[in-house]
Amino acid sequence: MVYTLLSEARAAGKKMLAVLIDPDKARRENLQQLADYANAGQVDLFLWGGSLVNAPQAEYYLKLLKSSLEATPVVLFPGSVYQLDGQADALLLLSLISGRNPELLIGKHVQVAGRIKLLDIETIPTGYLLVDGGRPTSVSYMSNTTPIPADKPPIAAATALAGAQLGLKLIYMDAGSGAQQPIPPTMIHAVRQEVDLPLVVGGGIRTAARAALALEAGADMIVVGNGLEKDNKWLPELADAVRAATTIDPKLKAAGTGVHDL
Ligand code: 1GP
Repeated sequence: MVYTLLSEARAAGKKMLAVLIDPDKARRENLQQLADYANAGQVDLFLWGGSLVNAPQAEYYLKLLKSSLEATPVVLFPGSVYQLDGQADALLLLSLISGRNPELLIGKHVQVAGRIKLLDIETIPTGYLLVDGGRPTSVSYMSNTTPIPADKPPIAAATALAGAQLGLKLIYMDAGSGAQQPIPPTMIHAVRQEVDLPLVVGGGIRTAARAALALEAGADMIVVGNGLEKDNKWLPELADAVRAATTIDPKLKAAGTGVHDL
C-alpha cells in the first residue's frame, strides 16, 4: 500500500523524492530514462497527472511507465475527473482545502465516487493547499481559487490542521507547477509543527538546494515536475540532496536496517 510506504518512511525519517509526470508532455524516451533512475533507487514515487491531459496516448504511456518500473509506485494526481486510471497504484483523492470552490471540496468527488469504487484503487484522502508562488499558475486558474499568501504561515497551518481534523490523511502544499518561488520554509515549518501527517511539498523546486530547504523545513516528500521535463540529467544530484536530508532513526541503525530498504 502506498500510504503505508509513506507513513513508514516518515516514521523512519526517510525523506522521499516524487517526480511528477504530466501525460501531455511525456515522451517515450523521457519515461524510460525516468524509469531507469527509479529502478536505480533514485526516485521514490511518481505522480501522474496534469491540468488538461488531452494526449490520446496517456493511458498507453502509463502502461509503458508501469511496465518499465521494478517497484516504484505510480500515484494519480488528477487535474480533473477524467484522469482516473486503474493501472496506477493509488490515487491522491484531492480536496482543495485552501480554496472555497465547493466543486473541488466535494462536488467532483460525488461525481466520481462510484467510478473510484469500481476501479478498486487505493485512495489517499489528501488535503491540497495551494500557496502563492509569485504568479498565477495553471492550477490557480483552472481551480478558480485564490492561493494562500506566501507570507501567511499561520493560515496554511490552520488550514492543514482543519484538514487533519476532518480526517484527511496527507497534506500536499503546492505552489503550482512552474511557480516562480517555491513554498517558503517558514510556511512548511509552520504546517509541520501543526500536523502529524505525511507532508508533501511541490511547485517551483528546480534546484537541489531548494529541495533541501523544503525537506529541512519539514517536508517528508518533495515533488519535482517542470524542472525535470526538459532536462533530467540533474536527477541524481537531486536524489542525493533528498538522501542527505534523511535522518537515520537510531533504532533502525541499531538493528542494522537500512532505511532505504523500506
Ligand atoms: C505541481 O508540485 C508540482 O503540482 C510540481 O511543480 O512542476 O514546478 O516542479 P513543478
